[in-house]
Amino acid sequence: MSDIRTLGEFIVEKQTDFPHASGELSSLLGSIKLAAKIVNREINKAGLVDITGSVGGENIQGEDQQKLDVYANDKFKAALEARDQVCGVASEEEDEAVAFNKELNRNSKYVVLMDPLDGSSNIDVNVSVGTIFSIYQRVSPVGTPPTQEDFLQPGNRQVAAGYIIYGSSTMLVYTTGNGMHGFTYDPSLGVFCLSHENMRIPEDGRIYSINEGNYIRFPMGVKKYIKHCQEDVPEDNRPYTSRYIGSLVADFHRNLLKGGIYMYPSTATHPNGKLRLLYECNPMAFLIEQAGGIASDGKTRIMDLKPTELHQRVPFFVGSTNMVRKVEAFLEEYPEQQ
Ligand code: AHM
Ligand code: MG
Repeated sequence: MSDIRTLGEFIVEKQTDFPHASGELSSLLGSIKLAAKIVNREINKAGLVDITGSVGGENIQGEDQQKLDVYANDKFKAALEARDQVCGVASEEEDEAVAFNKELNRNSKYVVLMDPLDGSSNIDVNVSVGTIFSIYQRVSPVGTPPTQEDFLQPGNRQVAAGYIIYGSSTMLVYTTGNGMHGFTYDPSLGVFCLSHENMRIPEDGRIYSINEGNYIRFPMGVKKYIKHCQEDVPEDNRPYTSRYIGSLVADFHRNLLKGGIYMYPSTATHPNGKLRLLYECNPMAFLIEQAGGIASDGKTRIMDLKPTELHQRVPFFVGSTNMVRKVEAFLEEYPEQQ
């Protein structure tokens, strides 16, 4: 019992480890923790909604049923606004960045970018989904509404990032730039308990994760890399194993623990891939680097890309260092688009 460290305790304990320590970031992470618990509760009863709700789309309390990604967006936004540490958020669910108008919010120095419910197509089939978040200090003056520049900062300026995985258990994983730490939710106590301190990804892995259905549309370098993964070379642990859930957070989490690579490359029909730089790739890139891995667009470090648009997409290769380097080498050797 005395060994249990809760997320709240851990954040306070580590507060002095990062240069921005003032208690505000701790409080901000506390809002994320709270929203995560609320969303977790809702996700866990996803299958029950149709049973307990009435036919007209209302639940048993007479409230409109909302899609879970809209629900998650509302809960995270509300939690972030309530504690006054954030002046605005950008979200996959919002066309434009949202400025919080209360004076206390305007006087705060952080912006949050998030994908409130990533992989939401997996909810209907009871497969893991996640929330991804990224936190920056604003560049516009405190006391004014946040500007576009606050949200379009490169990933290397993140002060914190993390994800929540709603899986066979629910976990919150985060970094403030001093390692990556994971906390497992104990629903009986209602707290996240430290379960994975200083997570590290193996330098080499043998899991590759990609939507192979798009193979024909991949760049030649990616096709060659996939074939490399499938070659029979026992002394190099090949063939590798293929695992793809279709939930970035879940695929990332598994590969982090076991060693592997997740790829969402450009395709002939989607030249920038599918994943969004600001609230999917950058936070995952910050986390993986803290765990000893790397994240790349095939050429450039993800966190060094200069964003130009809120919902900008980017090819994404993330995971064990040697695996990401290998696919980069193939992309350089075979620059053909198909
Ligand atoms: P979403 O934000 O609309 O849920 O899309 C992101 C998701 C990722 O979680 C996942 O890795 C990917 O899309 C799967 O895409 P695909 O079905 O094209 O393989
Ligand atoms: Mg998403």
